[in-house]
Amino acid sequence: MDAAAHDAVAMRRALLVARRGEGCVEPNPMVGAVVADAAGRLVAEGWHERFGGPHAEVVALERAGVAARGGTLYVTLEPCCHHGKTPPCTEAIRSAGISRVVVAAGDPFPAVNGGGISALRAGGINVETGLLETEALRLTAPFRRLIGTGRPWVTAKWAMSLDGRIATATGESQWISGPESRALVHRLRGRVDAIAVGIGTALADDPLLTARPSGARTALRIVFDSHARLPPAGKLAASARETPVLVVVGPNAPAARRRVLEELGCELWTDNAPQRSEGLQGLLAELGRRRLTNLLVEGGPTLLGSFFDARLVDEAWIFLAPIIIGGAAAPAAVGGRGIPSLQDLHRLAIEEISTLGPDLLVRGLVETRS
Ligand code: AOF
Ligand code: ZN
Repeated sequence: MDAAAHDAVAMRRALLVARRGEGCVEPNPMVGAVVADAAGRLVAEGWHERFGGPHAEVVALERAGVAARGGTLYVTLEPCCHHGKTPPCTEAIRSAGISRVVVAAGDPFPAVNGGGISALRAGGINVETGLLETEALRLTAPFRRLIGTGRPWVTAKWAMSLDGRIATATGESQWISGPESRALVHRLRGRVDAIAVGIGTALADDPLLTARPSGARTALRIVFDSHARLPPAGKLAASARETPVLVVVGPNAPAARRRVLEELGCELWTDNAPQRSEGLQGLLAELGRRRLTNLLVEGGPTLLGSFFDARLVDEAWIFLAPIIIGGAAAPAAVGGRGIPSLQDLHRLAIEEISTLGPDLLVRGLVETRS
């Protein structure tokens, strides 16, 4: 194997182990690191395991011990050079005696932002950047969205029939997708910071919106409910003291109904924006201020339509059940205004197509032209 191929193998490994921190490290990025000794043998690996815990490089270097002297460190993110919750990784790298650092992508965090690479170079370490950069940028896309825009990464999820319906014309919707798909949704719920539904879905399905079994984190449950119609005896409101619920109401929501929900432990957030898209942006900015990195939008069609109309969806998970429902009155997955012309379409850059029991999962990044 030539040197470049060897470097790529090590960085692929670092990218792979980084993923193990998913759901545990946010709002920090997932980061992975691999150490090769002076002879090029891969001797240790590490990843950022949890928010507030040691950084990937430090974990890998500690595991490598003296084998790191004169060796190479492969890391998926530019090493930090600031005192955060832990001391700077650049210092740990220097004191471990590493002579070469290969970095996949820069760290946009203001306290780092190129400073880590210059600090290493100033210390006489040979630094190379950009190996598997596309993969590393994708790995940290939600972190970058939050740092760059102050908004969380938005993942839309829905299950539908082959003819694009999420329910029958009479409103029956349980279940479109199979148990394997639903189990995956629970795993997804267990690693995001917030899960949103519209009031239509809350009334029709009375969902609990928790991850079962529970995951790495407990998501804030958000209901878009302009008129504060969320039933006090429903599962969401009734469990608000155990698992937080945020109800997004409009300025005309009746005070009495707001009060009942507040007394049950729901937090109310008033959206005063005249336009739906402004309201969504305002809420996303609020979630960003709370350092929430990943928002999962579960439906129904009205809420999904609003998010697509506002061009705020970053990623989509579409569960396709091998069934056909038909019926002109059977609801489609994405409502809202839709696009006025095919020139404005949303396109899915597909990252995965897999089978889950009887269903297909189509997952990818939403590319929007405007
Ligand atoms: C690294 N290696 O493994 C990670 C880095 O103070 P903290 O621990 O919360 O970290 C804050 C910042 O450090 C975070 O926003 C990001 O810029 C960087 N994360 N850096 O060298 C790592 N997780
Ligand atoms: Zn660090």
